[in-house]
Amino acid sequence: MEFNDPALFPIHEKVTSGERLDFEDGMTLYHTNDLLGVARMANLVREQKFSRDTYFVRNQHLNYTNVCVNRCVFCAFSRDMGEEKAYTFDLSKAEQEIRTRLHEPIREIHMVGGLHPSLPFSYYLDLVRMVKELRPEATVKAFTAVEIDYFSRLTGLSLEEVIKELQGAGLGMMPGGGAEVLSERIHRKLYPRKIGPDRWLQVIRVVHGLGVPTNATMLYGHIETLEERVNHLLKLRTLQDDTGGFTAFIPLAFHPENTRLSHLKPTGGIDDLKTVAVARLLLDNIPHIKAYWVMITPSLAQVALSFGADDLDGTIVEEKITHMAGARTPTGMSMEEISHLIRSAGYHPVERDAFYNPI
Ligand code: V47
Ligand code: SF4
Repeated sequence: MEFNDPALFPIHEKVTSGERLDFEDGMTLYHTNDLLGVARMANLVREQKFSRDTYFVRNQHLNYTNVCVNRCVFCAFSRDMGEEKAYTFDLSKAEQEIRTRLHEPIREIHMVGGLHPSLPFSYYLDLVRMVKELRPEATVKAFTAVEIDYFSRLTGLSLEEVIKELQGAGLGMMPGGGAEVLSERIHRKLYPRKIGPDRWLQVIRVVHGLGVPTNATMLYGHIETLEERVNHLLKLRTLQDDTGGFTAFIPLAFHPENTRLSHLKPTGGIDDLKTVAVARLLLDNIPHIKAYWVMITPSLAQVALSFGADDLDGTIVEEKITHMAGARTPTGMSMEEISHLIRSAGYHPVERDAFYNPI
């Protein structure tokens, strides 16, 4: 393989011989200007694993409340209780949202919300039961390590007990949010009231131990350093060596509008593509890398398929968290639009369920 930057040769050696990349390799990949060299290596790994298959799921997002006691600095979605635009769905409103799309063969319901100060744990169990009853064929992918920790403090139950109750109600897997950047510095500065890096990893370890798969994310493009990004990815990789419970990794491009960091510039295409490729190359033990079109636009997500991504998330229909932070992307896409996006990039669309079984 030809490279403009000779620093990539030893990394290519490792990639082709299946040797694990280390911290320094991650930094080299981020620092190089040979973007296409990085892409070729990431694509090599992607094609070894999935050939030209590209996954997507018919899914629905349900954000049952934006009331949150954490009020992270980067969040445009959350509100205080009673504040203008604060909302909380009662069970019948949540049911109505699910019922409006019952005619579509949706396979995954992605359900997350703020940490509400007064909703009881029974509310969340009822939510999961309601969705599972209306949509037995769909996987309820709900809550993050942040909520699991909160439910445990709310109820006095152990993490294990909380997770088992949720499993009993029908929880099938968990999304990857709440990891932000696994760094104490970023925790203190941007999300001091939310659980920090060590607790996030500890909760996920318990979740995986009980057989609930999860995803993992990284919120990048704010005040974090490249060292902090690479360390974040390596922390995920180390946990995955132990548990094998991560299904997909999703880089989340920070959207500054309407946040307390609105003076920052949004991420650009180069950083977005590089982050997908670096994730593919460093995370040798997490099967899927998702290009989340909501955050990086459908056009760039299409290009990301040649930078190591093998999944485009799904149809979604009503996304709130990124759109409240200024995203101009559509809030949903039809199955035909996603398939077209994949085909016209030269890839083969594969509709999947939440566990990546082809439909
Ligand atoms: O944890 C908050 C992030 C996450 C902003 O697992 C922001 O399949 C950008 O985790 N700009 C929630 N991001 C979303 C999430 C997710 C999304 C899609 C798929 C999956 C999956 C998971 O959104 C939060 C936080 O890191 N976030 N504010 C913002 N202004
Ligand atoms: Fe709450 Fe999540 Fe927003 Fe933080 S990112 S304020 S935890 S809703």
